[in-house]
Amino acid sequence: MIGFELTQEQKQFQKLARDFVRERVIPVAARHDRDATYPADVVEAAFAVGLLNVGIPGAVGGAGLELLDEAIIGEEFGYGCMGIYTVLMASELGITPLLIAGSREQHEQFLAPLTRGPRLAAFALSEPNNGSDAAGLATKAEFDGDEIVITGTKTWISNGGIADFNVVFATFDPGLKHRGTVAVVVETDRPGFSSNQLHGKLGQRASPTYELVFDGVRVPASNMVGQRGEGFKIAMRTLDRTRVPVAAGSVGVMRRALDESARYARERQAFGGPIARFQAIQFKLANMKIALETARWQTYHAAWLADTGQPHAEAAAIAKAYASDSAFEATQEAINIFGGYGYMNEYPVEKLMRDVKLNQIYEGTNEIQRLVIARHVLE
Ligand code: COS
Repeated sequence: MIGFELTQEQKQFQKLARDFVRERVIPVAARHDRDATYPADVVEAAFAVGLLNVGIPGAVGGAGLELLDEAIIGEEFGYGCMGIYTVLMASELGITPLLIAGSREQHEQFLAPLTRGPRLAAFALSEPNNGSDAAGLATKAEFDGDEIVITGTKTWISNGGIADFNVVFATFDPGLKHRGTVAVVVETDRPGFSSNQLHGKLGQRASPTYELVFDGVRVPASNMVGQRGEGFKIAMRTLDRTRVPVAAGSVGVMRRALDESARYARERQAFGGPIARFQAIQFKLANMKIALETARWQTYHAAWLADTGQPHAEAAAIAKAYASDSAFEATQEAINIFGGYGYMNEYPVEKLMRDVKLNQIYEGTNEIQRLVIARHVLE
């Protein structure tokens, strides 16, 4: 027998997140998108109700939620605004390397403070000349006595400039490729660290994205997460988890596209009645619903595999690629249902499309997801 019922606790988190999104996210989403402003008030409110950094273990004062719980919450954030989703969930991405490979002392030092205020973590892997080839890092980590010196540039880092710390992936020997990499916690108040916010994004404009410059930043060697040489694998294992919430956010976008489209189709009159009468419209709604349900179950399945300690890399890649591709498709169909109005930012659907485009790209492009899936198929 397989259970498909959420637990009482999961239903409570779903309701908490849904109410939060209705009251705090949806009313401000269009403004933050238009002005490309950081939603500090939303982050504070999310912290106040217990929806920020939910993956931090109970042992250091966190809620210790599992990946399925995060997926349930992520769907609600995605429903409200993918940009605000990214502000909140990129912090879960930033803490995940520490959950995977951090010591108890590191949890106390770096994670515990995040439970005491509306503070963020960030994950710094991508570089100006290195996106998909995550083993080919140029950022250097030099071991100098009991310190590590970080030198290089990271880019496309969500929250990178405003987080308490970035988990930075760097190489101590490029000749060793992935075996020469390390993961290092670099606090943003260290001398030699600077950041520049990147402007001109198509969507997710509430989420601040940074270029980070590390100019000989010194950190204690105790800031290294896991062992020397393990950086790449820690990054991969992190993304195997966090692609699940990205899928969930995409499901949320699809649900929003469907709700908005169904409402509009019932209201909009053409040829003497509501356009919902026409099969051309009904089929679009049905296709959105098919993709939404399919993507959600695949997302839950990937989360369940991770939460029960089973291999989940392939399931997470399937969920991420399918959910984000279908969400992008669904938002285009939503615009088609709205017609000319769908093209205008007075209505919510064009923002859905601009925002969810990024879900096909970040945390591993959907081409990379297909590569991961194909490798499993061929194994
Ligand atoms: N979990 C654990 N270990 C993994 C792993 C995973 N998911 N994937 C690979 N590894 C291990 C391999 O087993 C191999 O280990 P050994 O050397 O001990 O045999 C090692 O890591 C190297 O693996 P591989 O040869 O597959 O690495 P590639 O350089 O071919 O890279 C891809 C694999 C392309 C899949 C990887 O670079 C990737 O995911 N890139 C996308 C990065 C990304 O998502 N960026 C977004 C940044 S966040 S916005």
